Amino acid sequence: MLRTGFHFLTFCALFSLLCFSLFLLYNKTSANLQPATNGHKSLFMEMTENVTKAVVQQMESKKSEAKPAVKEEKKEEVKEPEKKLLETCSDNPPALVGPLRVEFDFKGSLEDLKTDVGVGLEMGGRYKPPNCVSKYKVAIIIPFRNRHEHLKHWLYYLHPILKRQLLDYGVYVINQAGNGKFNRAKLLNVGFLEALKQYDYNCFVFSDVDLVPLNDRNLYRCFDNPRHLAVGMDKFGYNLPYNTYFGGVSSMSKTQFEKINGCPNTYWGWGGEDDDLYNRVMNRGMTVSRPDLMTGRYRMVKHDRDKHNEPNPVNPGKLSGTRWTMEKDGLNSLSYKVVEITNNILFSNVTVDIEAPPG
Ligand SMILES: [Mn+2]
Repeated sequence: MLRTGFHFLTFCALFSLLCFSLFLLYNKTSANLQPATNGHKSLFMEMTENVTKAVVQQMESKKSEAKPAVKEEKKEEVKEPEKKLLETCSDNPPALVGPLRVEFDFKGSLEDLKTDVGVGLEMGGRYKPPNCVSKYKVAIIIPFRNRHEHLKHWLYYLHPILKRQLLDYGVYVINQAGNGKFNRAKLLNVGFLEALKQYDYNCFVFSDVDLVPLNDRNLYRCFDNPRHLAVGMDKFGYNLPYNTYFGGVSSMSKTQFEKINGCPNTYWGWGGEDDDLYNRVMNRGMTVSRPDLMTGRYRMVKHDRDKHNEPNPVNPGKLSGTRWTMEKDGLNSLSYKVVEITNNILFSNVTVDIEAPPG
């Protein structure tokens, strides 16, 4: 009985000592805002600190009900300033290697890929650099239908590159439901809106599923003007097919994309939608930025033309009217229905009904 009483008294004494030390420490923190402290004072502070440490250690060695809460609070106090100390990621990420070998020889399954390149990713193919804060919150939008083999190659090569580029990114595969005519540009609009529902993205990279860059210095981020990334595709002899080409892979900031009312929704089937996009950019007084021809090299997975995506003879004729059509055809006229969203570690799959005419 006497023993228990004694223990209780010791505990009370230690606890009040702790409170007192915390009070002193608090005063010290406020005092630190003033310039120099003299030697005596800092010695005293050191002593109080040591006493506090000793008390905390003693208390931790004893069992106590109130302790876990105190402990947790302390943890948070330490963690927050650490986060704030993370610097902005460099615009020239140090881990980039330049030219890459791309062979499209990955033969494994999607499950194999998850273990190969899923390291450090979060569900939905999300990634944030662990040691710095990226200025670029990038949603990669991939218009898609029945190209699972190509998607595997894309994921296999792109995830490591995007990580090295120190981007805060997520991968969105926008999968057109049904067998109607394909509409790449409308899927890009859907991707833009659906990604923004998930995260506060400020930059969008629109990429075909079969295009892999041959140089990791081709940055998948946004610039002062809309950017065309796929300037030197192998199928065009590593050159632009024509000067105003804007197809394959491009990037636009959220503001730039909104400025042009997004993509047209009315280009069904193959062709023209990328030229319309180029016209939109020009009509809003912007230019197109590009990497040089060596940095902008790409390899495309070889493939036959897709079913339900025949060249549409109507499309080229529409291009002369972009200046007028862009006001009413775009983000402000977009209508679609999300059929299903499924996330895995490598990407977010958004299956969508875009009201396609029969293909
Ligand atoms: Mn292709």
